[in-house]
Amino acid sequence: MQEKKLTRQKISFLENPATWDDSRAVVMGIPLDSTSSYRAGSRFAPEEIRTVFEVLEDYSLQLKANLAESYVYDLGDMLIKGDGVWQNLNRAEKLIASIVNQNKIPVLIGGDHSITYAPVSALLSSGYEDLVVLQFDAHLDLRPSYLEEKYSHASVIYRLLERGVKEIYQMGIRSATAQELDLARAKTNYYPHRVFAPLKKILADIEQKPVYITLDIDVVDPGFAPGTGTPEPGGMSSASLYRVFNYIKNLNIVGFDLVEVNPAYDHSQVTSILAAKIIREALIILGSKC
Ligand SMILES: [Mn+2]
Repeated sequence: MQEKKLTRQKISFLENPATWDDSRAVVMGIPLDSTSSYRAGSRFAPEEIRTVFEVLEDYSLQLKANLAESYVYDLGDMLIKGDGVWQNLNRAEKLIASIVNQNKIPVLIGGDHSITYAPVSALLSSGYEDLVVLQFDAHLDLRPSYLEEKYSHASVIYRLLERGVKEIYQMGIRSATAQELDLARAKTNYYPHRVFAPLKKILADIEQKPVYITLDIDVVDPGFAPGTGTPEPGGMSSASLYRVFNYIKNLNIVGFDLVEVNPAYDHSQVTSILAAKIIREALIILGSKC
């Protein structure tokens, strides 16, 4: 398979992996963290999240379903080359397009938040012009560029607007510049500090549309998730984040990512274990055949 040449299989955390042909959800790591502006290290997240997976049960009490009964394939981690952020994003986009074009749902593990451009662009090019982006994040990520990098983690939502995403919901936001706020007011739906109230309100509006979910782990308070690139105090608890899946499980989710987990700054693997639990919930939801 073409994809194999561009990815590196590390450890697989799936007890009963589906074959590529049978799979409904395909998980892939994108260990790209070269735009991390404060502290780098999220490139180690895909491997660490796979490693800590063994602490979890396959069964989700919340979803009342078993990961082993989902159709999930682990593609391994994309090879990151030294030729630049854009070049790596471009290769990621092609890989993800090949997943999407075979009617499979990409589940991506970052890397920093810059990686989200690749799947969203791939989905837009693959017939999902009306894609809705649902972002859970402490930051708006709406800077035109950051530290002279257009494809920075701090600019990813700006790039998505530029790429043509028309409907973006930004939840849990608690940090922004004045310019970012102006842009959010004009171009996105943003909800400072809140998650559940806006989520309940918008579910009916977006249930008929394809939805991409991008989850920056820094939406969670650093007390619960210290291992992240740009920690921002005052966030939600890990229990609250876990409950989000009960609200989104019936949406038409066509792609999902979890970004900004940074094992280098984690303690007792708490952030990675939370991340693994989030990935498990996503894979259970997205890997079940409809
Ligand atoms: Mn972010």
